[in-house]
Amino acid sequence: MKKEILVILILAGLGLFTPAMADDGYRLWLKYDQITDIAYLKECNKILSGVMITGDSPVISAAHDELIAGLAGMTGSQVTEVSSLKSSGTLVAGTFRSSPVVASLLPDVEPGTIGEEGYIIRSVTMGGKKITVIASEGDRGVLYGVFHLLRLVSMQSPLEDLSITEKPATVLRLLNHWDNLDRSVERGYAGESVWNWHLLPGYISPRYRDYARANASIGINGTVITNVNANALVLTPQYLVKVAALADVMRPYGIKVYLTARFSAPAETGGLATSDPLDPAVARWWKEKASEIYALIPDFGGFLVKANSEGQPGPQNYGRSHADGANMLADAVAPYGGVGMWRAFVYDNNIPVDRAKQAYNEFVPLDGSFRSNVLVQVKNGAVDFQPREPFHPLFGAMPSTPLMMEFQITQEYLGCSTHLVFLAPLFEECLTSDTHAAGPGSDVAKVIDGTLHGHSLTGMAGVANIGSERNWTGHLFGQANWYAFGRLAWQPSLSSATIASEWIRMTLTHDPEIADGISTMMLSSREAAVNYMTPLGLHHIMAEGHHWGPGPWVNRGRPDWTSVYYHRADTIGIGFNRTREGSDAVSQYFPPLNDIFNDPAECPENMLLWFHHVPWDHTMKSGRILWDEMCIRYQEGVNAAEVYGAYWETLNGRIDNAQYEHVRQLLKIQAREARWWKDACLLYFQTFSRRPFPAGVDKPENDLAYYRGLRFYYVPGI
Ligand code: GCV
Repeated sequence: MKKEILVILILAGLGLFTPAMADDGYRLWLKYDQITDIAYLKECNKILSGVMITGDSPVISAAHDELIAGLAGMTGSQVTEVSSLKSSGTLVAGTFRSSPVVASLLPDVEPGTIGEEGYIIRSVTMGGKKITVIASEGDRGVLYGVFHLLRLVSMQSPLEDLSITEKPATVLRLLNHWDNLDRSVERGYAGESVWNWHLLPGYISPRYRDYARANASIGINGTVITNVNANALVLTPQYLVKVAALADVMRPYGIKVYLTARFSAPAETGGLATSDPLDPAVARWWKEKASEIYALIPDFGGFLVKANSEGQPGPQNYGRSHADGANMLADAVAPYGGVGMWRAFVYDNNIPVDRAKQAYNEFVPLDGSFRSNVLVQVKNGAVDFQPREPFHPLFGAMPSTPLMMEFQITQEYLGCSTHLVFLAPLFEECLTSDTHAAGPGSDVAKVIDGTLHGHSLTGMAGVANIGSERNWTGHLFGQANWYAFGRLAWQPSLSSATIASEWIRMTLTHDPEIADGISTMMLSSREAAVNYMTPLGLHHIMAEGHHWGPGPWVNRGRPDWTSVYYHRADTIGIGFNRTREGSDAVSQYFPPLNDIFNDPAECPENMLLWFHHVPWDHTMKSGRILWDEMCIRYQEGVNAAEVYGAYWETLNGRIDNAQYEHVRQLLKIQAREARWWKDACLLYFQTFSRRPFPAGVDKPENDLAYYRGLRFYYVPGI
């Protein structure tokens, strides 16, 4: 009997071979559980029987340790490390520079083609020996290549004839943490902040390293560790040593640390009379601050700024422009190679015309006036991370400025971390939208990766959904959204289906039938949420403040924070008129989109009420009138959420028990909340439409007064 089969039988006899049946989610997609498919295990042992990884930098050490731990876990046996290519089945990893062996195995690769972060994984034969090589021009590329190989093994993908070349499409692939120094997390639903500021720098939680590993495994290379609603304290010496301690943990995983800069810091903590960006003393203060930071953190990434938005201070407080502010900060970090990321999430502090138009109005005139190390960071849509928004009209409209994508991974408007909503389809929808900025084929992804307008500084940011909860993200499927963001930041052309399949196989199961079922659920889940929350282009109709649950009746406070401002329901119809006769937001899009969005007959129905105020009896493509269509969509959302719960119950005993039970309970809550959304919204909108619910739509469980009267306290995330 072959040795590996014997080992498996012994392990099985000891009860060690069955998958762990109480997975608490901590290991994320990097589980490295032992391979249960005997044929695959054999293939693995044959192809990866010895490992030779060269180089001695901290990054290479991290790659080495990950490779050894990963392979040992998955093969169930110790990994043999070799120092020469004596036999077949060796895995060689290193840079062309540090490893003559690597260079000799890939003589066809031109220097400078792969880059510091890119890598090649190839099966080669040399002197009759079969070798697998992972090669890069930089240590980080080797690390990413190692993670790729481990992903292949985790997914039980063939290892025989590998020929993989990967290069990231964007330069900056960052998480944005909206984490406060008191450990609360704005729009965070997974416990406290992962950063334990109180214990830093003395105590380095093992979580920090695992956080870095997880991010590196999906190509994330930077983290903005503080909230954009910034606290100037983080720039004081007392906190900077804590930041430096975190940067030390991240560095071996190729991750740079960035901070949010509170624009008023010079006056608030620096003792200056002003924070005017054109005041030489202010510029000097930031330069000195940058020098202090770089002395502690030589690879500090730079600053992210939210200015003159939602009460945050900014250059406009001093009559200066966003460019004045951004350039002053960019100049401070430029000598060290740092960047300034300036958010375009701004809207008038006073009386808005149409909030969706304001970022464009403010930023387009500034195109061309930013320093070369500034990126303008733009949310995917013009309002605010809604379940569905058309892509932000700024994409394509600032050809002389690198625009960085900002997606929200945390589910502020998508059921917090209670709902299973796989966000890759939302990200993909935005990235594949054609802006037409330079004619057809000018996809948002091409703006982001710099190819449309020839920018080399590029980036994508995701607002993190990570917290202190044992499983990091609250909902197990929240991990898939973190995973999806990283994969798409690396390669925006990846499909949601590919990403889902990778994540499922690494996290949940290798059973193809179950994997298919879970994938179907994931891939349809975003549309289901759109249907039970905001179908047909409705948006921003959630409850006030905490944004959890429905609140289409919200009408207090500043108009553009209310629901009635956005849905504009009346007895005639519903929707925001953004046509040329309305707010004219359609004109911020390039032709032919401006005409398409302007015309109710051509406007995609899933965005109809975003752009149009539509009569209740308008005939939709289905032949139904708008009111009936809206009711049916809400019902379809509820039905889908219920089907997810029923499907999940069929997995009892077929996947890990703890994962099963955790998701089962959350899906029940989701189905209940989907119904709550439907009932509350339809009852409320019915007061305007004055029409009955069509056949097939369930009778609401309560009356409107009940839903309007609901009060919630201490909803997380504020
Ligand atoms: C960090 C929305 C959220 C805020 C968030 C803001 C932003 O308004 O509700 O919590 O603030 O977006 O992106 O700056």
